[in-house]
Amino acid sequence: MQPFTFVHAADLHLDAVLPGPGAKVLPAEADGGACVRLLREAVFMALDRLVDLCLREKAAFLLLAGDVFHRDEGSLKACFALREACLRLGEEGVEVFWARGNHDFAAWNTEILSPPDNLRVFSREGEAFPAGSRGKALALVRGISHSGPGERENLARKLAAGAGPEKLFQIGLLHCAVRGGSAGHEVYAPCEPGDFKTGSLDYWALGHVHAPGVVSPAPLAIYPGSLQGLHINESGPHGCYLARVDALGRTRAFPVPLAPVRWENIEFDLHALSEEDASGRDSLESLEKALLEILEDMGEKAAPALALLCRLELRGRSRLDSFLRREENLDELTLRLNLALAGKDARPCLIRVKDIALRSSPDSDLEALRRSDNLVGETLRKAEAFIRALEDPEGPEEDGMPLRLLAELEKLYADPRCKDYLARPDSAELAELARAAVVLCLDLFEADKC
Ligand SMILES: [Mn+2]
Repeated sequence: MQPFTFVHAADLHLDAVLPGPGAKVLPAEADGGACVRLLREAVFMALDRLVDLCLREKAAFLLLAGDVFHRDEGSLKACFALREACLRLGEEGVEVFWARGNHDFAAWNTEILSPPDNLRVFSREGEAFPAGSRGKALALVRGISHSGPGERENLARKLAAGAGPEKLFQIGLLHCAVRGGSAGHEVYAPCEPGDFKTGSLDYWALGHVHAPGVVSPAPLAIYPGSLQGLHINESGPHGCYLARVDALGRTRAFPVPLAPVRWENIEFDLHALSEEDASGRDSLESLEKALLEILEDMGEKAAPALALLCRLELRGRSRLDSFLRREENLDELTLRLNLALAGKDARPCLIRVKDIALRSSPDSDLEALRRSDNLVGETLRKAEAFIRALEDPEGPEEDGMPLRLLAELEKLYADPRCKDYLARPDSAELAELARAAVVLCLDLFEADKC
């Protein structure tokens, strides 16, 4: 077998707009609109970088495992961008294989825009195309496309069933939700990890799950993740997988970061500020300074990203808590950080704060409050029992109050007058709400004392 290299990408979501910081915390004049421009162009820049990688690594072919477009057929801009990318690859004889997913199930309208010769789009029935280099077949790509926006069939099993033994290296290309490996994603084209072992495929090129990762080690089944993370919850490096097949058909595959915009969640403990400060007190100046240092440090390591967008999660007990809880103060702090960061944009990577999530609590002596035999102590104990019951339903039985409260809430969400307007929060969201309510409650009790 002749050794070869191929590139596997998925979930390009061409046309997706990345939601950045609001104008209140990053006005366009702060950086001449540089950040907004990058967010708008990121998915297209990622595609250019993908093509560059294929050419640089002399890849024999490029696999696209669905959700190439964000919307059914793709906009004119998305169609032309994909066409240009294929044409660039075609000049070097690199073929492109595209199995459609739930977002791009319609592909583009080929009657309006002619498809490039080197692009193979898989049908809804599935088929196999030889893939190679300079007329020599190196692999057989078996792919299948979704038939609509809500594919229910196990397409992996269907592909595996059609794959007999072959001399050529065999690849399965599809967009699917693997059980156990696709939490938080809609279940389209569901399949089991065991499905990959049936049939005689050597590599499963998957798409759908936006976090990159290996689903099965033998045979290799991989989600390359979204080529460009689409929002703050798609943090860390994003890109594609580069796979090298040796003369014995053994495959080594590794992730290659390509996304021009990188998202990161940064946790910061406010309590640490007062411990580090010589005066033993935390202050806004020391908070601002500490956050800027962390952000700049992360920016240094964000290559090849051109922009780093962060959510700052402030935790811990702090006397700054009640001040930061006022929305206009939090916005002002975010704005100040962004202005300071924009002032240093000569760096290779723009750094911006998308938002600040406040998970801190007031600097009151919670332990003493909890023990106190008054309304505050009672409230705190009940609220914490409720949070414990939410976070650990199997935990020790409380006095029945948490369950009664949940039953009351259930009535609210089930009420036909509310159902259409109120989304039912899950346990984690309810616990977060309850925590915020505790802090608010303590603040109000505190204010009442004065
Ligand atoms: Mn997707």
